[in-house]
Amino acid sequence: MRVLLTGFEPFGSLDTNVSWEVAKRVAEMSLGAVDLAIEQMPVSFGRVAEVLRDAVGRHNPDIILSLGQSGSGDSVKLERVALNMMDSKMGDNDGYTPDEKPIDRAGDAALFTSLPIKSLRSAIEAKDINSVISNSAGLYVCNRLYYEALRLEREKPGLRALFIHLPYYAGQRGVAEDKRTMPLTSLTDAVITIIQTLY
Ligand code: PCA
Repeated sequence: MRVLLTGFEPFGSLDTNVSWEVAKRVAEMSLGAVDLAIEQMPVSFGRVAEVLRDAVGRHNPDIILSLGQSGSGDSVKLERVALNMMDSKMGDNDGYTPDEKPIDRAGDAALFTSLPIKSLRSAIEAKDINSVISNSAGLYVCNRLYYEALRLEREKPGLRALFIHLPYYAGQRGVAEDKRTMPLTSLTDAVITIIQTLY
């Protein structure tokens, strides 16, 4: 099984992104017969789709597992759906601030993953790692990436995609003290568990 694991570059006021820290750690683990590639994605509405497509072209994965950082909550969020909309006041790393812009005027309003997210969640919970199923990945760049990954799922038979939002990790530089966090080891373990459950 070939897995393309993606994480994002830092954005906003932080100089690290939990998603990339976790991707790097998963890549250091031995995952048996799983052929794993990791790629960093830009926090750019305009560039992220092309960067993902290029990575899929090079690695030809069976699974795209995409990770992103979510500042709210203290659980691993398995995202069910990507919406055909972009909206951000803060702007992306290119300074683009879309105001309720469709990703694709002719595209589906929403795309759903075909992966079994309920059983994946149970597998994570069995390891005592907090996890929820989320019905919105937001309208920022993570959702833009997920929409593209799910379009690829429809274009390429055999390819399936899942997006996972991770909370800040304990000790992450620059994160306010009142923010909830999880240990980096638990977040890494959650992603490994998902890969092993899919295999
Ligand atoms: N989180 C952002 C984009 C990059 C990331 O790690 C999001 O939730 O859209």
